[in-house]
Amino acid sequence: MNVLKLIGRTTALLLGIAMYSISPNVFAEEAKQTEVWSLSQDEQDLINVTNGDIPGDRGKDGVWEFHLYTTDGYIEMTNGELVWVFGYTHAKGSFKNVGEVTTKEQVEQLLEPVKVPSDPVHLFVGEKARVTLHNTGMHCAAEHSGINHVAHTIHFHGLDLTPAVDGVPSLPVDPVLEHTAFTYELLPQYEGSFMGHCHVDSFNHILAGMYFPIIIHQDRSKTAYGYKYDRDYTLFLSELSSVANEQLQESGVVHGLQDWKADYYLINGRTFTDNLYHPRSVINDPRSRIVAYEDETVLLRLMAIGADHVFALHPHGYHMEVVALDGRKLKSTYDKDTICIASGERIDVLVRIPHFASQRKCLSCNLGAGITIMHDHNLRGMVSTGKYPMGALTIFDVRSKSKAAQPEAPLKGGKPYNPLEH
Ligand SMILES: [Cu+2]
Repeated sequence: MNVLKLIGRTTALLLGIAMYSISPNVFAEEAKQTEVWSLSQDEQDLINVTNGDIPGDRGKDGVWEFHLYTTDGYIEMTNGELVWVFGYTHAKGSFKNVGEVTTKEQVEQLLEPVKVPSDPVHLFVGEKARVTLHNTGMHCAAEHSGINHVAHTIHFHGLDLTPAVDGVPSLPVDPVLEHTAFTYELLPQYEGSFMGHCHVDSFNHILAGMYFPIIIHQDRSKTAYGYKYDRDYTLFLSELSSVANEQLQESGVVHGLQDWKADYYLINGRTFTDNLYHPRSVINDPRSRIVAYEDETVLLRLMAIGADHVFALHPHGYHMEVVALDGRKLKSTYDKDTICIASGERIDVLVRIPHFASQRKCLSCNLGAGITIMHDHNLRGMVSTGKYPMGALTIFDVRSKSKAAQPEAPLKGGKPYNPLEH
């Protein structure tokens, strides 16, 4: 069940109910049909763990199938700049096979626009998967650019794979040439947080946008490494140089690679900006703004990729319990309020949202439910295109289940609210 299908069916259900209430005699049959629709158990279980991300499809033999297409395009930043990128994408609304895609018209008609990072791939321990990479070529680069006909691969970073399906070109499998395809076959052995990225001309291809999260689940429950969670967010931190990308687009070469310098620091391909309503900002992305309720446990899958920046992620008001590093459960966990994460690393943390009124006794920090920020404490990562605060910053948007801790609660009986009394 993909999201579009789900939205379509939900809309059909709502429309059905609405029409039934308006003219029960005319639309009774149709309304009855839509009312009995429900997700299969398998579909419900999948949504439970993919958190709204598009799952793969099952082949006839039951194997998970993903078809990833490489292409290029533009992403819009919060300052309005359109940055040319290339990366992986997939069919509209699914990871289905739409055949070989070779023209710009086919790309626009059949595929989702390219994103940075591209959409997560969800896998399951012990369940075989086939990931097919289709190289569609470039469609928005200069005609004479050397980038136009390059090969790509997928390296499954952190998975324990044989070299044949590990995506390092010619070790021993050749990279995927323009207008050809290759299928990687995997049998995930460990649950955890991983990433995929291209391994051809890695510096240029990765930094141009060729990366995505890979999340391997133990089962269909909301647990990770044996820990239960209520909500999960994947925050992919990365660097982008619009200058280098433009040079690649024009000529296929970045001039003075040793001087490569990011001008954007991203969370899930977006920057924060002080215009809180900007549609392209981090906090306007439901995948990146961390919404939770009191008493809940939030799993954050932190990932990073880039040239040289080490992100130092710091949430205000909360400590994070580190439960796994690089896709392996720690034998004992530890608490941090600032997590340094460098290119290639994955760090999984739990944030336990307290019940503010009963569990926080410190008056100065007992702000209750509400908004706190989480930002890169290596402050370079808070500056994009010379502007601050424009970079790797998101928010915890914590909501109260109890009236006592709601923002309007500070006044009680005309007296200042005192959490010690609760
Ligand atoms: Cu590549």
